[in-house]
Amino acid sequence: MFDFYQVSDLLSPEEREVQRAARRFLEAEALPHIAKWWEEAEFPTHLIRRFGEMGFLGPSLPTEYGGLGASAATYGVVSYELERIDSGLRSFCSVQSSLVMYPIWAYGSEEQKRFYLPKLARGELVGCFGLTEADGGSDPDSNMKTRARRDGDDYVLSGSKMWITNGNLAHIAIIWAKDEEGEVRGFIVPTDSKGFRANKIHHKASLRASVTSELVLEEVRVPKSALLPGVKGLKGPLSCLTQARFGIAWGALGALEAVYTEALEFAKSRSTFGAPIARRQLVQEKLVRMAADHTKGLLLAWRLAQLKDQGKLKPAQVSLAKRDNVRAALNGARAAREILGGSGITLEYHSIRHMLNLETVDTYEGTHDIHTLILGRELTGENALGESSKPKEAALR
Ligand code: TGC
Ligand code: FAD
Repeated sequence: MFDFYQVSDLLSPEEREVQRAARRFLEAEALPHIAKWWEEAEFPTHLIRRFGEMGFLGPSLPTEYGGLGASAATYGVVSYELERIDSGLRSFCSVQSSLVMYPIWAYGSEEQKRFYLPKLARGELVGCFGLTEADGGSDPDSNMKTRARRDGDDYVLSGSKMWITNGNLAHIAIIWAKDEEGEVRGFIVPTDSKGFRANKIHHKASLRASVTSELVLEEVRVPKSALLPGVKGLKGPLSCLTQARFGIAWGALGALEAVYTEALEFAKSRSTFGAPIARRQLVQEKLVRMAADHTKGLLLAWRLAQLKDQGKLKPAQVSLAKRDNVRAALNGARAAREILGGSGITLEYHSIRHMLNLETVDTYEGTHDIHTLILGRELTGENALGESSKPKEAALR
């Protein structure tokens, strides 16, 4: 890994080995084909079981449920390596690990855990996470129209979800819906249930090597055993987002490494006015900014992993790292594209693909501006999100 401050020395030998193995595997199996998959808007489904074999799916979960019992940094370096190839690959694994396996592990019954987690870890089952609805994903509470009505021993779910990663690949969907008391509850919904439909979203100009869908639930009947019994309220889905945002904070740096190294190599080999463009101050300034942002972001991500393993992680700390690392990667990808000149607009190089992907990454899992407002609320105790959002105690006054 590009590692200006030797952060690798802070990783354990096991974490370094996982990263090396992930890089070898992805360079052999994904890198040579990724531009074609992206151009053809194809997700490489043949890799799902391989991801399972490599331990990319739910690595932090205990071994008894199919995980590796691995550290937070292990999940971090796996996310880094996946996103160094493409944000769509990291997205697949983020959703499976943090948004499907995590809620089942944290809030599921013992029976749900034993039934689903090992199959999800092996990639035999694929899951998706339905929180966002069409009217405004930043405010999932006020905008949640999906309802769960109790009917005897069943629940009946009605509503729709928008922008759902893996929607058309999934065997199960974690659906967040409001019950008759207005509480947000989570359900494990088999996607072959009567009344469940996934409509693939086409014509995306970003995250093309990833499946994104609308989910429609028309009176979908599930037994009460499909309810995640361990959580009520918005903190259920938001706590899953904390896990996924942690992975994104690492993953974005993988994309930043990819565009930085591509731009550096190009700058050394491209000559204008009698010398390589790498000798020009304007080009060097862009490369230095990328390297500095990567270095600071990696220190942030590493410290976050420590806090996570120690059980001290605060959601606002994850917001800061997701916000800043993703925006740094997006800015770096734009700068790399610029250094590549005209070549930078083709898929023969990776920078524009990363740049377009990172527009999504900057938006999903809480937009850049929403994380600014989460942090603003944490720092000042004043809530600038809006009237329906609660005030928060100031953390750092
Ligand atoms: P708020 O009052 O702040 O919180 C409600 C309850 O939740 C708790 N909480 C959290 N718990 C754990 N982790 C977090 N990150 C948490 N944030 C809040 C909070 O303590 C409270 O608990 P309690 O016990 O007091 O009830 O609620 P709010 O309505 O004011 O929320 C505001 C805000 C902005 C924080 C929240 O709505 C938000 O995060 N919005 C952004 C939504 C978002 O990120 N959506 C992502 C959808 S999934 C996705 O994009 C997947 S892409 C995956 C891929 O392809 O990689
Ligand atoms: P909106 O919430 O409507 O926001 C529009 C704009 O208004 C943004 O710029 C936002 O920052 C700004 N804004 C909103 N509120 C405020 C405010 N209070 N103050 C200032 N500015 C504000 N969701 C899932 O549940 N599961 C998934 O698997 C999933 N995968 C996704 C995959 C892709 C490719 C994409 C694009 C999205 C995915 N999402 C998923 C949804 C994603 O989380 C939402 O797009 C995101 O949360 C933003 O919601 P929105 O698009 O409705 O924008």
